[in-house]
Amino acid sequence: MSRFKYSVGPWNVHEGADAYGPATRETIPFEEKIKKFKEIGFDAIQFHDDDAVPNINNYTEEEIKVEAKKVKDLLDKYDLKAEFVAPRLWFDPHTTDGGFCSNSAEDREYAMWRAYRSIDIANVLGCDKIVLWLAREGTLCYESKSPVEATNRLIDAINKMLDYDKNVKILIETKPNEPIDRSVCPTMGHCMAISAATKDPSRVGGLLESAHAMLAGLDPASEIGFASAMGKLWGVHLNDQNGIKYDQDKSFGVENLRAAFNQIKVLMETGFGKNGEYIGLDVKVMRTQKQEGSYQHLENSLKIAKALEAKAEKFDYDFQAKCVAERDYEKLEMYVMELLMGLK
Ligand code: XLS
Ligand code: MG
Repeated sequence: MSRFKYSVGPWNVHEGADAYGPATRETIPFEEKIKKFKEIGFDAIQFHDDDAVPNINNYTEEEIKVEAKKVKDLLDKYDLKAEFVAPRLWFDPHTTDGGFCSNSAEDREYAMWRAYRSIDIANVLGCDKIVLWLAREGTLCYESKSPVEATNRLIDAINKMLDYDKNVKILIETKPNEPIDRSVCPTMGHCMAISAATKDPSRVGGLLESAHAMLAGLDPASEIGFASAMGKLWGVHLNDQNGIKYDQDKSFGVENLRAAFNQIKVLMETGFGKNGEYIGLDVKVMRTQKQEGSYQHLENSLKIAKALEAKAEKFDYDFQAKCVAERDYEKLEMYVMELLMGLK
């Protein structure tokens, strides 16, 4: 029995299109996806605003709540919770130059409209977390935006969300680049600084995605540990990544098992989940998979996460303390390798 509860987003089962090729699989309807998520063992669903209310621009504020209620009923039907809602500020023409930090005042206003609607949807779905994956907040051309102004605009936008709803919590999902080049909030350190600069730091924290940390050349377990030390790790997106290149969203642990082990280990050591947090998996099935393999990456990631939890349970802290006392880190490292290879 896992100590953690797990969550997943509908975008994690997708059609296989990438920047250089068309779809390779059929679209699976939302209800079919969540039914399957439940069967696989997930407890909660992560949403973009328009995952919950497709074509969101076509509805009034009241109509959006009515549409969201239909999704809430579906979640109830399958005994699933909503973990968070994230405004998707990257597909709409108004977000071509970014959302909260766009150079266009009209487009910044549109971004706020999406942020407020995300909060409304979260309220209907029964969750209090808003995730900001700041896809296009940054620059493609350095001279096009002032980093000072962009940072202040982001802080202002978060302040407005905090004002709009007194219970909502804002989680910044940090990422250093892609699709933008120079991101406004690339790491957990930046996230903590932004949090501290808002009007209510107690309601602004972080969501750490493994692949995003690796894209910044950082170790995900250390990013998790840092945010936890600040009391601000309120979400994770576990996945994997082969080096510093495009965002791969690979199944958890398939590239670097030791790094994956250390992420699970630090989550266990810090009591992640005690306040109702979920371990989110943000993994994508390979483009080459056939339709019937659409969920395999999720099953594999869950299996690997749970197996690593069992390994972390076995971790011999007395032996570790002995190695530390002797300053014999070679011995400690080999112990970890033997544990992971099943030799312990
Ligand atoms: C993309 C992000 C995205 C968020 C949700 O890199 O990980 O999937 O998790 O907006
Ligand atoms: Mg993510």
